[in-house]
Amino acid sequence: MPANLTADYLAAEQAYKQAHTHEERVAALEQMLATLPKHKGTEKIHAELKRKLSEVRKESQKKTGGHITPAYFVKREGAGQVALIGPPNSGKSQLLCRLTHAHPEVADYPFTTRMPTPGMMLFENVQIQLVDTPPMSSEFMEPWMPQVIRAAQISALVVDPNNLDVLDETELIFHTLEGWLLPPPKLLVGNKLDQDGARENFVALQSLYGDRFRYLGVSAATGAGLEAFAHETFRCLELVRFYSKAPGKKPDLEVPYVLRRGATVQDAAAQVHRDFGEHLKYARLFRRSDEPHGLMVERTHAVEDEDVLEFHTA
Ligand SMILES: Nc1nc2c(ncn2[C@@H]2O[C@H](COP(=O)(O)OP(=O)(O)OP(=O)(O)O)[C@@H](O)[C@H]2O)c(=O)[nH]1
Ligand SMILES: [Mg+2]
Repeated sequence: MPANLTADYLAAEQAYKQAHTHEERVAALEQMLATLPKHKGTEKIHAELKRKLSEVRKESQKKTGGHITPAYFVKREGAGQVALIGPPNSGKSQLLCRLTHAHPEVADYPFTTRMPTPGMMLFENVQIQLVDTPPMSSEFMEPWMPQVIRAAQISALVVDPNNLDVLDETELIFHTLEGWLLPPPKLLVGNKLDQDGARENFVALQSLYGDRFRYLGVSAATGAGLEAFAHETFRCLELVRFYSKAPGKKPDLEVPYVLRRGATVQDAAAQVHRDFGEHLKYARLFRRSDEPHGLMVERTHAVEDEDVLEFHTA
């Protein structure tokens, strides 16, 4: 693997590994081709990508549905999609700005954001998609908010603990989600902790809600707590990363495959290659710890984060 693959290329490769539909695969492969550095060392990869692309294009032409997607719909990319929800002015857009390359409008008045805006956040080597959303308040809520929240795997509620109405705002959002039969947010984010008293107010909020959520104090303005935010969202998504390796070769540790926690070696094999999925006999497990290397594991073995797997077929 040449060392000079760009971050854009690696992001596209991750999107490819995570793709669920033919269209997603085509889009990711096109992106990989567009971002692949062009020199002698990448000729093979280039040819391989072109071959895959024409294969997937053929597949996708076989079964195109032809339905219209609404404008608020955000196509999933990366390992997981997280909706940033919250009351007006809590700093959702500022958070997206700091954590991704997206440029949503940030302003000191409420109801700035009118449409969902996606951005890709990097946690270690995992791309997580954040979706900034319009505010939820008693004054107004976009009628399609439930669809946007439902489309994401989880939501993170962003509040400003110094706002005098923070409790009413938070309660309103919980009740609204309940009414829509949506799961509560996994993560409660106290933003603007750079402001005087915000930390204390956030602690008070935490003691009120107890262990209903995971909590994270951040400042989207200064960047404090944002690394922890990325880690915490990865945990809340309940994902495991794995890498595949060929016998006698080193694994490619740059771009992981990602599965739901609880997935098995059989699921992992199927994700890497259809042949592995269909003919898997066993796998050898390598970990980056001091456990014995190359341990034989059965198909039903649960994959753990950062496993390296070598698939053996019958
Ligand atoms: N002091 C401080 N101000 C912040 C922080 N994050 C955001 N702000 C400010 O808060 C205001 C609102 O930020 P936005 O990101 O637009 O808030 P929002 O939640 O997207 O607002 P809506 O789109 O209206 O829902 C802006 O003036 C930001 O500069 C922070 O961490 N600290
Ligand atoms: Mg906004």
